[in-house]
Amino acid sequence: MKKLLAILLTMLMLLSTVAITANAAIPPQLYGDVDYDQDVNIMDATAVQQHLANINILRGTEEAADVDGDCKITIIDATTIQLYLANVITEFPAGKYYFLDKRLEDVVPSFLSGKALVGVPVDFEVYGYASPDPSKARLYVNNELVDTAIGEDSTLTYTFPQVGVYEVSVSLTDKWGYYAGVWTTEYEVVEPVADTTKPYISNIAITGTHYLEPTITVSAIYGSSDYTYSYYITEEYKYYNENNELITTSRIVYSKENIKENSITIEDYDIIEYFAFYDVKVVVTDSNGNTAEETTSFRCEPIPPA
Ligand SMILES: [Ca+2]
Ligand SMILES: [Ca+2]
Repeated sequence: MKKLLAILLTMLMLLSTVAITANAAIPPQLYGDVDYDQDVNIMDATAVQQHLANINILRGTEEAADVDGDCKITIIDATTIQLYLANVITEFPAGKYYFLDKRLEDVVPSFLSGKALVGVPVDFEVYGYASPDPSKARLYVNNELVDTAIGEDSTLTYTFPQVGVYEVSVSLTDKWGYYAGVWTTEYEVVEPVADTTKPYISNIAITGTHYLEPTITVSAIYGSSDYTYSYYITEEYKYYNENNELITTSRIVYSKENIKENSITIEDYDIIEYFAFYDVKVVVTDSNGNTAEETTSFRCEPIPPA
C-alpha cells in the first residue's frame, strides 16, 4: 500500500510537471470578446445583452463579459463594450487580457491515509491555480462540504470524528465556478494514539524524484519536541553467487543520522538512478530518546515528453 502511494505521488508529480509546460502555451483572452472570435465588436455587446435578457446565457465566457471587473455581468458591461467600440474609452476597466489557466496540481494531506487520527485536525494543502481569480477550494468528506478556502495554494482542514474509511475530495474552481480539477481519494482514519509520550510519524512526503533529486520530508507529532531525524535509503541489489544463483538483497546507498532537519534532498547523482526502486527508512527520536520508525518507497523516473 505504501509502495503504491509512493508511486502514485511520483506519477502525480510527473503529470503536474507536464501540465505546467502545456499551460504555458495557453494564450491570453481578450476582455470584451464574449463570443471568442478573437475580436471585440458589436456582436459581443449584443451577446451580453442577450445574456441579461435570458435569451442566450453565457457559459464559459463570463470573464470576457465582465469588462468593468466587478465580478458581475450587468448592463454596465454591455454599455462599456459599446463605449469601447465608439472609441470613447480605449481600454476596459478590467484590462485588456485575462488568463484562463486552471489546474489542480496536487493535494497533500498532513497525515497519510491510514495515519490520520480520530480527533486530530488534518490539513489538506491544495496546490494549483484557477484563473480568473479568485479561485476557491472546497473540501468534501463523504460528499458533504466541510471546508472552503479562497486563493491559490490554500489549506483546508477537517477533524475526523470516528475511525473509518472516508471518501475525501477537493475541488478547485475559478471565480465563475468552473473547475480546475477534482482530487478524490479513499482516506483511512485510525484510532487515536494511546501513548502520546512517544513520537508518531504522520507523513513522509517524497518529491523531486523525476529530477533524480528526491526530497524526503518527514512530519511527526507527539513525544517531546526537538526531534532528530535519521534517514536510510536502500536499493535492491542483485548478484550471482559462486553457485551461479541470482541473489536479491538490499544495501544502504545513503544515510544521514540524528540530524535536526525534517527534510533532506539527495543531489548526488551517483546514488540515485532512474527506474530504480528505493526504500526509505526514517527514524524520529524525541528529546527523551523515544523513537518512531517508518519505511516507505519511491521510484525515480524521468519526465515523459510533453
Ligand atoms: Ca468577439
Ligand atoms: Ca461587470
